[in-house]
Parts: sequence; structure tokens; C-alpha cells
Amino acid sequence: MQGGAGQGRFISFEGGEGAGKSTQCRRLKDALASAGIEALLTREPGGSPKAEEIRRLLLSGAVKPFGQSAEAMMFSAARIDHLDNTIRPALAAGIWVICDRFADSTRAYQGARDEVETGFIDALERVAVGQTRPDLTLILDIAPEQGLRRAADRAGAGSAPDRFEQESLAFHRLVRNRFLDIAAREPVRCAVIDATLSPEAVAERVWSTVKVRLFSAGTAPHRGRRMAQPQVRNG
Ligand code: T5A
Repeated sequence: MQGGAGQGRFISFEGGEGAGKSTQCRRLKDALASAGIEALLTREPGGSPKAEEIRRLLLSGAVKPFGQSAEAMMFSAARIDHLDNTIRPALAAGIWVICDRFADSTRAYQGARDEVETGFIDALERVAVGQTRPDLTLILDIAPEQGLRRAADRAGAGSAPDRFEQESLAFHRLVRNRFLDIAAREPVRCAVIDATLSPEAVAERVWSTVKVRLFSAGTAPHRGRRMAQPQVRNG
């Protein structure tokens, strides 16, 4: 993200199914509020009215027959609308953005099986994301068996798994490895957090990572809009 004076910070959460991203997004928003920082909680796919329409198509499996490149393009189309109508306006207003999944999910899921060329995903990311990259990406890491079990337990009986939950365990293992590869390649932007711990323990690690990585040394986090500082971005 390119910051100017008063620009908010951009935090994304990534990881496999049921890793606890939504839970931790909410907790981080509360923690930031307690520190006097206004934050917007949003998600992908979705996060704007038009992108939510695309979400329904993608998660229903309607785009699957067109192939993984087409799915990657649809996720990117939703991302463009989400960035233009939700993320960039919030950041420009000095509001922090917490995003439940972002562009790394396209790399991890659509790139999992090597059926979509990395260069194609790179190009989509350049077009869709441009310079509005997260300042910090928290990757919640959990074995897919455990994450899928959590997601299934939450959904309960009678609720059908979505397009991606229906994928094989082998696919979800590839996705997990993709996220860990991204973290290894971009250690300044990314932090891997053990998502098998209790929600409270994960939240503590998230909060300490946010403080270390995003709160400028010596700057007390009073009010969000005033506290947000330009961030030197890596990766
Ligand atoms: N996708 C997305 C792509 O393929 N490409 C892309 O570019 C993008 C952006 C989105 C799907 O789209 C794919 C990836 C996904 O498959 P979604 O419905 O948004 O679908 O699904 P997820 O993002 O995977 O969200 P989930 O709700 O399944 O998982 P979360 O958010 O990681 O987990 P959460 O917080 O809802 O928790 C799940 C359950 O576990 C419990 C919670 O209470 C809840 O019941 N829980 C814990 N239990 C024990 N210990 C903890 N620490 C816990 N934390 C949470």
C-alpha cells in the first residue's frame, strides 16, 4: 500500500478453510478499537455489493466449469470492485482495513495445482491490486484435516460444503504449502501464526504481531485516523 499522511493501514488474514480467520478478524477489530483505532472489517471474495454477487457465483461452483484461469479472473474482477469501492476509500480516509482473505488466496487456491501459470496470476495481481498491497498479512496455519473439521462442525448437519470445501484433502494440503511458500518469500509482509492454539492465544499473537510490525516506535495508538502513519512496504 502506498501511504500518504493520514492513510490507514491494510491488514489481510489468510489461511486454509476453518483456520479461524473470521474469528481473528473480529477480535483484531475489537483490539484496534480499544487502542482508539478505527478499522473496517471486510472480506474476499466480496466486500462490495458487486463483488458479493461474484462471490455467490464463485462459491456456488457456477464458474468451475470454465476452468481455474477463469476462476482466477473472476476472483480478480471481484477484487477490483472491492478495492475501488471499499478498501481504497477507507484507507484514504485514514481508516484501517482488515480483510478476511485477499490476493494471496488466489495464488494459493487457483495456483495450487500449477494449472494456472504463475505469470498469469502475477499479471492479474498487477492489474487488480496495483500498489494497494497489504502492509501486513497474517497467515493462520493449521493442518487442513483440522481446519475442514472446524468448518464442518460450524456448518452443522444439512449444510452443503461450498465449491472449495468440496476439494480433496490433497488439494487443501497444496493450498497450505502455497501459503507457507508465500510467507517464506515475503517475511517482512507476512507472519505465520499457529492456528491450532485457542482463539485467545491466537488473538494474543495476532495483536503482538500487529503492534511490532505496524505501530511506529514511540507512537502511542490514540486515535485511528491520526495514528496511521505512512508505511514502508516490502514485498
Ligand atoms: N478463495 C478465496 C479462492 O479460491 N481464491 C481467492 O482469491 C479467494 C479470495 C471463501 C473461499 O474462496 C476461496 C477460498 C475459500 O474456500 P469462505 O466462506 O469465505 O470462502 O471461507 P473461508 O475463508 O475458508 O472461511 P471459513 O469461515 O471456512 O474459515 P475461517 O474464517 O478461517 O474460520 P472461522 O473463524 O469462521 O472459524 C471456523 C470455526 O472454527 C472455530 C470457530 O468458532 C468456527 O466455529 N474456531 C476455533 N476453534 C478452535 N480453536 C480456534 N483457535 C478457533 N478459531 C475459530
